[in-house]
Amino acid sequence: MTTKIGVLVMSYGTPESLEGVEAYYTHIRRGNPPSAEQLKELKDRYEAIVGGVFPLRENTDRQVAALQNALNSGHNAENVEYVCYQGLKHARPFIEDGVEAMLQDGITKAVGIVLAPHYSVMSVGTYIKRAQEKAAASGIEMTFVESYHLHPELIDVLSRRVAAKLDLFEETGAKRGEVRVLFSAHSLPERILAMGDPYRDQLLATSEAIAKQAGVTSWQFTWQSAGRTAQPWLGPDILETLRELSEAQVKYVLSAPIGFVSDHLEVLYDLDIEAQALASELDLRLLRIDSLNSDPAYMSVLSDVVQTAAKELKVSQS
Ligand code: FEC
Repeated sequence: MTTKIGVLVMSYGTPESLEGVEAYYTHIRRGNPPSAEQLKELKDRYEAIVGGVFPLRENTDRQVAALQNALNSGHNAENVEYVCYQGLKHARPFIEDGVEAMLQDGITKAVGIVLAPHYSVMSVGTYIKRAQEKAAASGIEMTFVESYHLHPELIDVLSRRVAAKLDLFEETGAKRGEVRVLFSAHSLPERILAMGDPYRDQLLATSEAIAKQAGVTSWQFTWQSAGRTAQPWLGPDILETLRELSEAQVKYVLSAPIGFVSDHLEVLYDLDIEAQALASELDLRLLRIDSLNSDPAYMSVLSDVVQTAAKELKVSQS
């Protein structure tokens, strides 16, 4: 007998069109509509990235499909069929819609995972809370993957991406040791530190593990994409860090946004347009590692941690 296990694959979400940006931004701001100026600024950023499309939507769709394949392939398929459902934080299908779809399909046991490797109570924690509440109300038993920031295959694939770009620097005249590797992730309000949140330490642990495996000696961690609110956000921001590096006579920088797994606004605009423009102004050569998107190695990481979490569900495999 085959048992079906639902997998709620959660991601940030992105608008479906420029007309949808206002509703999306309002959702991010917990129901407070943005000012006309804030809305224009966000729309301008979306318009500036590849062809005005919303790459996160396609990337998430592909990741969800690829994960379902990975979970059900080869020896993984023994008496268990995994069915993946998408649940987005700020766009349709919302997290609650994903759980509802599982309920409609008669799923009674499920695993939840977020397409972000590092845990913060303000990021992954809020996805899990929403999914858990809806699952409890729907009578679905759910277990969650909280983080996978040190999974050996994740460290391996990211180290290979760092090494590939360091090779590219070398081919074009820079010595490996002259390149500063800048690991980065989405900033969060500083108050998470006083709450004992593991986010920063997990990001530093991932950075350190990649640097070790890729043989990188010159690296540091910096934040990016801080929200536009009055409260203090974790810093320094990548733009400030680039200025400091320029003053310190560094000429070559490799950006490694390890907190993100897809090409989307925060990578394609904040790094590839905004940080790149500053780098040119400062006469720095800035490259970025390729995003994981649906790389089979990343799918293998997700598949492994989902299957491990599924063991907690005590599924009968007779
Ligand atoms: O491509 C896209 O359409 C979506 C790109 C996108 C990703 C993303 C990931 C994270 N965020 C995190 C935290 C916050 C906090 C606030 C916040 C605000 C925004 C805004 C946009 C946006 N975020 Fe985001 N985030 C993405 C996009 N984010 C747009 C609103 C305009 C702005 O501030 O730039 C502040 C909310 C508030 O006002 O209270 C906090 C974290 C992540 C990484 C983990 C994850 O993926 O969940 C943390 C992708």
